[in-house]
Amino acid sequence: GSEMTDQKAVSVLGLGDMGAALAEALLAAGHQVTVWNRTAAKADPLVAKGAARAGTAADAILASRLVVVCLLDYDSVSQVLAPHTDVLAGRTLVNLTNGTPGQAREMATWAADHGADYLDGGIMAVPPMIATPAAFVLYSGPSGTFDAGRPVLDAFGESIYLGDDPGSAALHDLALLSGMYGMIGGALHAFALVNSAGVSTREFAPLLSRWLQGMSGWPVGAAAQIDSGDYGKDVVSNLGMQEAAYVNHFTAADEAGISAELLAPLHALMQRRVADGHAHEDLTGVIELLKK
Ligand code: FVH
Repeated sequence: GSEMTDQKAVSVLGLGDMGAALAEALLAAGHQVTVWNRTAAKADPLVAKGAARAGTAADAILASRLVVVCLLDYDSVSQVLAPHTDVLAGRTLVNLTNGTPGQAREMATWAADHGADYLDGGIMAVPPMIATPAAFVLYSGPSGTFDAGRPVLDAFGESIYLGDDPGSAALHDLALLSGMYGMIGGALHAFALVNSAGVSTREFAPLLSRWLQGMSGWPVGAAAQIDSGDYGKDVVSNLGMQEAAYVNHFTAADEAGISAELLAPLHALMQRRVADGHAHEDLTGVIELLKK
């Protein structure tokens, strides 16, 4: 395909649930969007909305200076890009695929070796949230590359720049997802517990949401203790009390005939902190046991 040097030209490699949402947001923002996906049929709805179909990944890379990549994992990114190193020079790759800080730094070096600018990103949204005020996307890499891409990338949601270390977006992405998975793990245990008593998930869910929203400020309060290293500062729920109450989850799970395995790892760490003499401090001190 002929190259669109227009600033409005953007290519998207990967049209899974997320890549398709990204391409759709770019189309809605008025960009000239070229799309490619391994399974070509996934491009059909986007082509119907005005996207150009690229027959190969190389054609998609050639079509626009800005190339957004959103595939399953870094292995798939390597499989897609490696055969096309000859067309990467002068392109900006924006890799929004989930990965580790190490993978992001390695990919940045690889891109530079082939003459491409590279931004790494972490999407903090599920596909229906893309292009809504709730979505934000983390970016890291050279500030000039981010500044140049930002007018286009803002179509996905708020763009948050985390500095020139290409690994920084992945670091923050994984950290935020850790918090989310902690919440999901706890919520699944909660649903299993109430279901065991005949309470429907639908009936219970609003109460759980309300409680989690009430606790959503917890990280900010915990940060003061963690950054000071003083886990005894402003304690309102001491660890000894929390450990004694936490045991009730296991007894109740036994009574209900459900597994408490999602809750067990934190308990083991709480017990170790209590045994080490920190019962009067806060639960935040458990972080000391995570530092290898
Ligand atoms: N969906 C979500 O909720 C999350 C939100 C936050 C960001 N993640 C990350 O986004 C990446 C893509 O996720 P996705 O939701 O689009 O995932 P799928 O719908 O499963 O689509 C996967 C795409 O990857 C293609 N693909 C996989 N392996 C290969 C390969 N070896 N070569 C070429 N393409 C490959 C797949 O192609 P196809 O199966 O349709 O042919 C899809 O385009 C991901 O990193 C999330 O962690 C999403």
